[in-house]
Formats: sequence, structure tokens, C-alpha cells
Amino acid sequence: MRGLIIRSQSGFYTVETSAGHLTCQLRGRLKRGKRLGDIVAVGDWVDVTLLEGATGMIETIEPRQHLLSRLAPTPHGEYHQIIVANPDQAVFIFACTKPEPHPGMLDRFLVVAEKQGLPALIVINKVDLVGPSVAQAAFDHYITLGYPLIYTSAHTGQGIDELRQSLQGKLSVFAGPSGAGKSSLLNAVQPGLGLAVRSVSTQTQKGRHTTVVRQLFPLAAGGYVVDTPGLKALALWDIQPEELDGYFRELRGLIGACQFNNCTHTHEPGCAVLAAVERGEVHPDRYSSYVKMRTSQEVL
Ligand SMILES: Nc1nc2c(ncn2[C@@H]2O[C@H](COP(=O)(O)OP(=O)(O)OP(=O)(O)O)[C@@H](O)[C@H]2O)c(=O)[nH]1
Ligand SMILES: [Mg+2]
Ligand SMILES: [Zn+2]
Repeated sequence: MRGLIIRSQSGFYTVETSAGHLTCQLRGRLKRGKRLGDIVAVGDWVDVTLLEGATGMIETIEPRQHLLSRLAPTPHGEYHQIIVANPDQAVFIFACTKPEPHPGMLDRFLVVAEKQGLPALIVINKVDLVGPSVAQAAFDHYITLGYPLIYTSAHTGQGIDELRQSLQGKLSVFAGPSGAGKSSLLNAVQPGLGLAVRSVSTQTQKGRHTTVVRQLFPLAAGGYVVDTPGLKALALWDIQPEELDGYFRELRGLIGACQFNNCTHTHEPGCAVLAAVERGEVHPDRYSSYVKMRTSQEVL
């Protein structure tokens, strides 16, 4: 029987199937070999054998389309932790103000999404506090880069229908700074959802490495939301400095024209990126994010 893992806790998985929710464990042979990371995660499609009393055994794991993962430090070395398998999109939520937006953080999130091949949706919340023109002046350039962007207010309801539509039928990973309005937006999309998501993320932060609970929250209109306090900690762990320029959409097409093929785009003569910055074709905030990420490997 085919099913979707919607919850994982300490080696027990809740699998959603046509026969209802089954509590499953992994067949022993799937666990053989040296374990350097998670074998399955929420978002994985699996084949299960039905056992007694709404339980089952996971027999096979289907190949993944996408993967959101991180390297978690443990006393035994680094552990490859899967945050969610097969996410359809990452939703990055920032406020226009309260807290003051940090464009560098959004750019880091976008780099992670580009690296993992994950479509990103940008949500700019609390538009009611600053008005549309201030919000647009700060964020419209992301639309120019091709990122879908929704201006919202959980208080006035602006953009909520559009957000709900964008989530429909997809597995969305939510991330953004504390206080940006993530829970409020989820509650506006679907009453009660924000609260549900929050209670688990609190548990996750407290939980020890082996007792982390992860859960997909079903949307009434179809699809799931997963909250990930861990996305902040994704940092840039598997990104080499030389590949960073490839994850900035507006730089990607320029780098072939640089004079040196190992150009860092920070000071070199004949640099096509620096020339484009000078012509005003690259947004100064985006370029400064690039330089910060390139010259320091500081964690988010
Ligand atoms: N004016 C205004 N306030 C908002 C809006 N959305 C949320 N808030 C307020 O901002 C504060 C934080 O909102 P939350 O939804 O708890 O933020 P969060 O992102 O879930 O924060 P964490 O759970 O800490 O990550 C609350 O006081 C909300 O009432 C909005 O669109 N406009
Ligand atoms: Mg919250
Ligand atoms: Zn260059």
C-alpha cells in the first residue's frame, strides 16, 4: 500500500494511506549499514505492509524529487538530517517592519532554495503598517528577479486569498524571522493552523536530537505546510564559495563574461558583475549580500 509520511517521531512514522493513518516502523533491512543520516522523513512516499491495529511496516522508499536537509552536529560526528522530503516550495515570510526586515537573511534563504532546486515564494507581511509604496520600494526588485512575491496583511486580509491559492495542493516549507507573522498568516489562511504548527515547532526546539517530532499539517484546500525552525540553521553548509555566484539569479548569466574564470566579483579587473553593479543593473542590496556571503561563512 502506497502512502505519505506525515509525522515522524523516534523511529515511528505516521503514514497517510487510502486505508487511513497507519503507525509504521522501518523494515530492518532498510536500516542496515552505517547510519550517517535519516533514512526516511516526512514528505517521503513509501510502500507499507498493513499489520494489525492500524499499524504497518515500511518496505520501500520512493526516490525523492527534492530534499531539504542539513548537517547536524552530534557527539558522534555530523549527521545528515532530512528536514522534509519532496517539498514543492519554500515560503519565506518577512515583515515590512516590526521586526525590521533583514534583506541579507532573505537573500541567504533564497540561496539555500536555489542550491536545493526548490521554488521559493516570498511573502511580505504587515503591509498595513507601512503602506504599499514603502513595501514595494523595498521588495519589488525580487519580482524583477522572477521570484513570486505576495504582499500581505494578516490584520486587513490583504493577499490572504492569493497566499491560500499558492499553497493549495503543494507541500510548503515555511520559514522567516520570529515575529514576521507566520502563525498569524497561517491562521488567516486556515483558522487554527498557526496554533497547531507553533506547538510542534516549540517541541522541536526543546526535543533532543533523537526525539525530534516533524509533522506535515494538512490544508483544507489540499496540500501541506511544514514549519521548520531548522531552516535558519541550514546556513550555507554545503555551498562552496566558488559556486555562490550561480545561486544569485541576476549574476548567473554574467559570470562567463568575467576576465578571470576564478573571479570572485569583488575587486578583479574585467569583472562583468562589478560592471553591471556600476551600471545599476544589479540591486546594491543584493550585491552586498553576495559580497558578505562570499567573504564570510557566517551562520544565518
Ligand atoms: N500590524 C500587523 N501586525 C501583524 C500582522 N501579522 C502579524 N502581526 C502581529 O505580529 C506579531 C507576531 O505575529 P506571529 O504570527 O506570532 O509571528 P510569527 O512569525 O509566528 O513568530 P514566531 O512564532 O515567533 O516565529 C503578533 O503580535 C501579531 O498580531 C500584520 O499583518 N499586521
Ligand atoms: Mg509563530
Ligand atoms: Zn567577476
